Amino acid sequence: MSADPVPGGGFAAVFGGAPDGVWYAPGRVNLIGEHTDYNDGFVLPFALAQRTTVAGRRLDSPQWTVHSVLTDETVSFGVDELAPGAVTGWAAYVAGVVYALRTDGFEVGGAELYVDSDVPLGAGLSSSHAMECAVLGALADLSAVDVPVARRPRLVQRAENEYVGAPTGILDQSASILCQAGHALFLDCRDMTGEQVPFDLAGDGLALLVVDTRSPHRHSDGEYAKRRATCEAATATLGVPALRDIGQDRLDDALAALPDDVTRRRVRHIVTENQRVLDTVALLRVGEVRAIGPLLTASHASMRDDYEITVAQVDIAVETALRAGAYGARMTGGGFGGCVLALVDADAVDTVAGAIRDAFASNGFDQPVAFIGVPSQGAGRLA
Ligand code: GAF
Repeated sequence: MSADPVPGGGFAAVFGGAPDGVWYAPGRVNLIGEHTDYNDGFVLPFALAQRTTVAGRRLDSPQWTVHSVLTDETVSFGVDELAPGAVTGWAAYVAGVVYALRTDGFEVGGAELYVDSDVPLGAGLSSSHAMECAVLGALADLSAVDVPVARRPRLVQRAENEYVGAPTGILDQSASILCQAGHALFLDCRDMTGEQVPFDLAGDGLALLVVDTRSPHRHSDGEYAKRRATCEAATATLGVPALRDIGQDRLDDALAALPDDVTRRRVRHIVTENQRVLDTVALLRVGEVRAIGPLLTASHASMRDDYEITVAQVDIAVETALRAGAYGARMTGGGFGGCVLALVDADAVDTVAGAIRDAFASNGFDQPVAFIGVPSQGAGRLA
């Protein structure tokens, strides 16, 4: 959790003097559309109020010094360390952003950066993307380099894919940069066109409960890469540009052409999940928020049974939320642990959260941490 009551307030103690500015980028919750992004499909995230802040000061030499409040560490790197793999650990995400900007022709200069965050770590809420997106905003402004907003998600993706070496898609950084308060972002990950879909829960007497199940992300990196590889192989077998090009109407034919049961189930998840995103958006456009509940729950079942990315804690949290009266519930994010979201009446938040706590206690799981997810504003400058 953030140490500074004033964002960037600890800058002086580390670097001396005042920062030139303070930037932020939020974590995200994906309402629906999981693992569809790298299949050119549809996603529907919203930005959280929890965010990473970066207080920054420009340096005249090409040197970057970054202090993380969360780890209480300061890391420095120069131009020679901008080769992928040279900086490791949390600072790799910062070096990766500098690398992506400079190799794309955005000549950002050196900086001192003071990074703080209240995005829960390791909970599948995109804490690393929040840091990357905030750092990108800071570096661009500090160097007065115009980095168009529309290009920023791909730059952050390059930082992740090429520098950090994580084979992630475009969902998280797009959410952190492009989301607007009171809305979910309906994003077509093929052409990056987006629609801000009104998602005013409080106005409807609803709340989106987010439950960090605090379950370990065991094998998550290797399993994520395996899911991607299976999708790519299926794409080649089916002779389509991407699994997004298989609509529900062609699903049976596609499944019949695939070689094994695991591949069929992976493809069925992607195809049905894309349709669930479209159905969810159609309901939200006409203000039928409660009606999206069954789509959320169906998404969870598909992730559990077909994509096989859930763990006991998230399955039990979802089942318990539904039994306690949630309209719908599902795991959100890459999987193998992390957070569950539950759409509930605002006055049922405590009941549902309490039921999940009880279920975790009786199963001998670590206690979960629950909070209300408020659709908030994407990345920007604070000061
Ligand atoms: C992770 C990845 F970073 C995203 O790109 C996306 O694939 C997500 O898992 C699953 O929807 O958050």
